[in-house]
Amino acid sequence: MLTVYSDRHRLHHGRAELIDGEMKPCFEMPRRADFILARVQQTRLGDVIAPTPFGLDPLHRVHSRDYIAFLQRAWSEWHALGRNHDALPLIWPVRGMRQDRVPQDIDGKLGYYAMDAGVPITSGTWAAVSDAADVALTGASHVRAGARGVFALCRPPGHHAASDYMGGYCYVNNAAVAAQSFLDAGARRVAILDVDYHHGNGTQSIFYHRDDVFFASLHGDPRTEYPFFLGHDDETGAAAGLGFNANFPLVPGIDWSAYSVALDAACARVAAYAPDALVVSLGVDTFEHDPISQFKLRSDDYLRIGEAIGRLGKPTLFVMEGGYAVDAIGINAVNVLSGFESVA
Ligand code: OKP
Ligand code: ZN
Repeated sequence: MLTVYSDRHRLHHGRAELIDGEMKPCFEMPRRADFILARVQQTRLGDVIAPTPFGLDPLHRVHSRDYIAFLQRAWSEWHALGRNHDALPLIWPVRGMRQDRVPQDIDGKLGYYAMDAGVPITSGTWAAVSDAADVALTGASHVRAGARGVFALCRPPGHHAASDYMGGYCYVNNAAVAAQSFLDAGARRVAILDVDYHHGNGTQSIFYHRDDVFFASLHGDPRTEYPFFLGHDDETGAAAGLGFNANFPLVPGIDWSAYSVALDAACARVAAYAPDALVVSLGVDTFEHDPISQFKLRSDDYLRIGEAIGRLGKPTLFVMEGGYAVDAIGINAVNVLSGFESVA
């Protein structure tokens, strides 16, 4: 399987995140992608290529222009004030406050364009984020050219980012950008299967009113798990998109026996949609030793996830999302890809 990867992910390295009331080193760190790449090479999964630049147009297809402009300029606006630590939001327009006036001050803008504080912006964040989108777009172009499966080794992840906000380590929604690129190249229907531990709220919201992208997500139940405010099973789409969104919220502590039942149900929904292409938001933070998650999947279970996806028989783009047990992240992610290839 072809892997697309850019070294420039390392330009994004947040210093700290607020967790349990303390500033701690970011779980979303460069070593994550380094370990996945090392495993790709160690297992001889296939060639590794650099992305080609696609520019801003594909980003503007799923994100607002003002949001993308904000991402590009945020660090320089922050740094111009003499601030050298990571830019972080600290105020949000909640119920009853104005959403129709974008503040001029960078502190106001950061809150306006963020859902939480888990999105440090550094001097290199935009370079890494735009390269991650190019990684996904390059992967999609190879799927269009006939590859059965391609691995877009994106970092930072993207599935919490919506059309005009960042959140949960995510800035640009790489999976959504890739899915839209399939449609723009002539696909009629694209399915996105999100197996990250956290609900892909950004992806869901981008496509919620549309019937040309079907979104299915397995994740920790938002009643007790981040992102808390989206991801329930009664979110089935709206307007033209009604019936084209499927959430499978799962209780903490489940292992393969319960997870596989939901995975089979989600895959059946994907098959029924009969997509021309499949995008997999590949998070491996469902792992038993993940430091921020509550499922109990084991490394071998990821082979089974890949086999289930492979049995769908669709041209498939895997887009890397979460996974924070860094020592095992390469084994787990590449197991999914190997499982997929084993049912070719
Ligand atoms: C990004 B992705 C845990 C706090 C969680 C944000 C998690 C973002 C996950 N106590 N903070 O979906 O892997
Ligand atoms: Zn996650």
